[in-house]
Amino acid sequence: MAIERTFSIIKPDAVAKNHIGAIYNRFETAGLQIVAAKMLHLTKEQAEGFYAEHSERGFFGDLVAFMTSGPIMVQVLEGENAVLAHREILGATNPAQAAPGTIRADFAESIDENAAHGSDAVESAAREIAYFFSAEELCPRTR
Ligand code: IDP
Repeated sequence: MAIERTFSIIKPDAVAKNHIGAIYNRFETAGLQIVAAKMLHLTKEQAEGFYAEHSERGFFGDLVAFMTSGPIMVQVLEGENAVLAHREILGATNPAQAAPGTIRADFAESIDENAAHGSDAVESAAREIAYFFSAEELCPRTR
């Protein structure tokens, strides 16, 4: 088992509905430690940059509008196989297809507003963490 870091966003819909604590509880129950966290209200430029790989997709404009519609929480999660462990508790992109008991099944309304983000690979996690956090902001456990 490898100790990994992954990147998480609690998106504007879930923050607006006061689900931050409930979602943090899912992370900790799954054995993932929150080693960095902050609240942000993304600019259009920040959201476009974060989702640049989707810039040619038809939903890109709606995605950027949604991600800038209110504050978000961004987190770095650390633990054994953290990337996959986080994706498993997150559930499928479309909450209608997300397994029962997953974050998206329980807190998301639609594929457009799907409550949370999780990195899909160790490489993308490193890029996404660096997009929002400096090395000094990461606080791995010392006890
Ligand atoms: P992921 O968030 O599960 O990794 P991605 O395919 O990377 O899924 O898509 C990024 C985000 O773009 C999704 O979380 C969702 O908010 C949005 N998205 C993806 N596909 C669609 C779609 O077909 N319609 C509307 N929004 C979409």
